[in-house]
Amino acid sequence: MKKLSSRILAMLMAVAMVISIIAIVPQMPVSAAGKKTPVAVHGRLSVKGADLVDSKGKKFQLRGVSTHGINWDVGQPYVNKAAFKTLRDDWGVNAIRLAMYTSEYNGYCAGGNKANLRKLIDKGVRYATELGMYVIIDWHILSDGNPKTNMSEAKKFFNLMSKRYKKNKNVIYEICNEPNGCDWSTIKSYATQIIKTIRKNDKKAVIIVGTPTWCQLGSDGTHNEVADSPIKGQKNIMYSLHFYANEWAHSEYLPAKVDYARKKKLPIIVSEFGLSAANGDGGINKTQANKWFKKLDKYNISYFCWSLSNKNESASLLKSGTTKKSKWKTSDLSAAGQYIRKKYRARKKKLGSKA
Ligand code: IDC
Repeated sequence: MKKLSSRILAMLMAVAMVISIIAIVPQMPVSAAGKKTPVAVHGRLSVKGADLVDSKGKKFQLRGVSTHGINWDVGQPYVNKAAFKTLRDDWGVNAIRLAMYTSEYNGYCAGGNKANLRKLIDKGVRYATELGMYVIIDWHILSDGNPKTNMSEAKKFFNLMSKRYKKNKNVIYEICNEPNGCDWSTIKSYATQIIKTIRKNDKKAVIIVGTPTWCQLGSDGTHNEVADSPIKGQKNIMYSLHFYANEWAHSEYLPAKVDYARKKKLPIIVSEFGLSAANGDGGINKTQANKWFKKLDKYNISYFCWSLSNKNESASLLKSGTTKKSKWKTSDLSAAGQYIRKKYRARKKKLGSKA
């Protein structure tokens, strides 16, 4: 009898052990290939001097893809886990940017269904988290050029988001995509208030601040007011630079601004770039893109390509005839998509375990 009960006890203990292992395993951030995910390897990111660094203090670079607007029919379908997984495993992408327009196309502050849009962000963040990828929540201002236009909505939104995601190591906040038609002091005043809102809930997350003239680190041409007058007294802040490889003025003026910013130790991030002209269409320019990648890699600057979409425009990474929402073959990708996949894969391979 005694023997029997100790056998039962041993069996029960074995069952309990198996159950607890089963409970732990799905949370282990290991990709299908058995490799650890980007977030499992690099943990929480922070800003040290001009660099983004990982939890061990080592320089770290995000290679990301931006959605098209999640409020657009050409953007929303790609907020799915299989798509993110394809980008992670096949393209070597370690981060996703969720672009939510505030104004265009039923944007968040222009008649869009707020609850549904937030649900979409929640889904996107959940998929990225389950896949161990970093994720930017992007308040995508554009035609509403001055970020103060929707300031109170922005405060409410970032208060909600930062409460919800304060425990996530992988969430980054981009508080105004591309300010335009307003000066740096206006943007700075907006940013200071939104940073305060976020920091009440989350002391550590990296926050990206948009810069004047559609993110050119200053007003047109050679102006550098952001590097000359950054936001003081705040940690883990980065400033965005956006370029389009086939836009003459971008190739002409922006590289020198990057050099200047680095000299001034300004942490910059390319939270959006495209291979096309700034209107998202026309020819793509691989020669300029190659130059840009060299520079960005040299400086450890992170970058996110616009956009994961099959919209019929040359910035789209998918061919317009592609209906697949994930697991794309090379033939499903546009010229831009094929180029980016190749570049990202090569970069990941080169970095090896540091990727
Ligand atoms: C473009 C989209 C295009 C859409 C337009 C809306 O590619 O399909 O019709 O926005 O106004 C940016 C912006 C980004 C733009 C992109 C290309 O951040 O929203 O997307 N671009 O024009 N800045 C420079 C270029």
